[in-house]
Amino acid sequence: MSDLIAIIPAPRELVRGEGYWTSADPIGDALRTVVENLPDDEYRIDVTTDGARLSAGSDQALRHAEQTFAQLVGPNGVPVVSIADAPRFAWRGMMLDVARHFMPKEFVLRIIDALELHRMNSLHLHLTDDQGWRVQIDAYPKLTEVGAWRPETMIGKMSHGQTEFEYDGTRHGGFYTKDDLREIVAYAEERGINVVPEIDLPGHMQAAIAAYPELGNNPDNPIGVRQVWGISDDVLNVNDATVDFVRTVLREVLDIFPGPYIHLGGDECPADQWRESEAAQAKQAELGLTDAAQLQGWFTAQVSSVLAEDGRRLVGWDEMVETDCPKDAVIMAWRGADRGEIAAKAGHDVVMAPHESVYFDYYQADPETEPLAIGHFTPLEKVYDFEVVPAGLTAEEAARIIGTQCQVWTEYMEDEDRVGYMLFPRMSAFAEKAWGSPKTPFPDFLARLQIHLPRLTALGLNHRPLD
Ligand code: TNX
Repeated sequence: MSDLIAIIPAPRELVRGEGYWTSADPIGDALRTVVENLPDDEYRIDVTTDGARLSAGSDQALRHAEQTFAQLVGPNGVPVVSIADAPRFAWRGMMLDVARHFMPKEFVLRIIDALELHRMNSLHLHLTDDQGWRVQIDAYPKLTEVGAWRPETMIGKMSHGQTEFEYDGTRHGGFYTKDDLREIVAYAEERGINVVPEIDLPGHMQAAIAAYPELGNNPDNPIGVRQVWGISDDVLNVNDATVDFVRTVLREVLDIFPGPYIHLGGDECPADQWRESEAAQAKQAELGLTDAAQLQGWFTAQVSSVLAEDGRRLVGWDEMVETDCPKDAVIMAWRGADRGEIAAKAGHDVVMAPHESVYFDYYQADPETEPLAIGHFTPLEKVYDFEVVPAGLTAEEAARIIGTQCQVWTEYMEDEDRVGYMLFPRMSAFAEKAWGSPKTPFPDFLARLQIHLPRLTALGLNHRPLD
């Protein structure tokens, strides 16, 4: 029987002693205390042959202690250990794209269980995109009546410049009611996890434009919810009425999600339609802007004032740094680690989400033998080798790297099993980076992972098997 201690993410310090504490109910019998003199984020676990004590600097740290302790309990009892542990990063996140493929509420709850298991603390829900709008908004019911559904979806892998498509003939969609989302938020909060909603704008808005054509740049040529992947040219127009529309939507979003961070996307927004639109050109001239692309910064500033008024903080993808965005915006660096460097040097707090290391829609093994994915290659070991803080930052700049986040974009993941397959075990390796676990040789990590994977299965989650 394995005697290996398999805690994932591994704690900072663990000293093993002789023997085991054997108790019929170790979880019930362990002593727990929240101690004033410990730092807020720190916990300790002391196990002797006579018993176990969990002490922590806060309720949140005590939750972490509980997770670690549960992973210590093995078939021989609880090994004698002393553990001292605290996370390296404040933001330990995972992003789930529920727009490209809708995922049932129950599955989102299971993902929250997995985040808790990995002592992660942030769930970013990508709630809107060209292919679907997933959040109930009372003021604009068509966002979900129309925007949450697409009659069919393209089949196969989309290639660059592709114009001819085959479709599956199957209607796809769904959305979360406000009650669903409040339940998700409450469930997450009980587990120390903050939910960050994303309303992606002013690009990636085709589903909203399908529902309300007046939001688009060509309202006389109505469009449907997008049925292929890739980047849409159909972006929001920059009319004052559209700014008001978005503000109203955001006020409802703020009412559902009480957390400090609200994500307003900002990625991949082509300015072509603004160049061709008389109204956008007039707005550009009125604002004295030299290029239509600058309208994005103006638009984001107009709508994000709603966040500031309510004491919330704007989060955006790294394109936002190139628009004239507020200095206190948190930037998610996705186009590469260098984008995180640029954002940190510009004075932003940064969450590292570089696609080459932590996009879990990428292949994790030979595409010949794997289910269809978007491309690239990010095997488990590459995730395990990920260095969160980019080289080339001063200590002061490095302190602006507040954490890291892994991303699951679901263009090529039609259901929960496929998401589980792509997410795990890569998220387990990621969690060690987010937590700041001491790096051990990869085979040692794999040995721990062998014991860890059944914990995911026990939560009802699928994972890719180890090679
Ligand atoms: C880029 S990352 C996107 C997403 C896609 C993803 C696919 C980002 C902010 N935008 O819309 O789903 O690539 O890997």
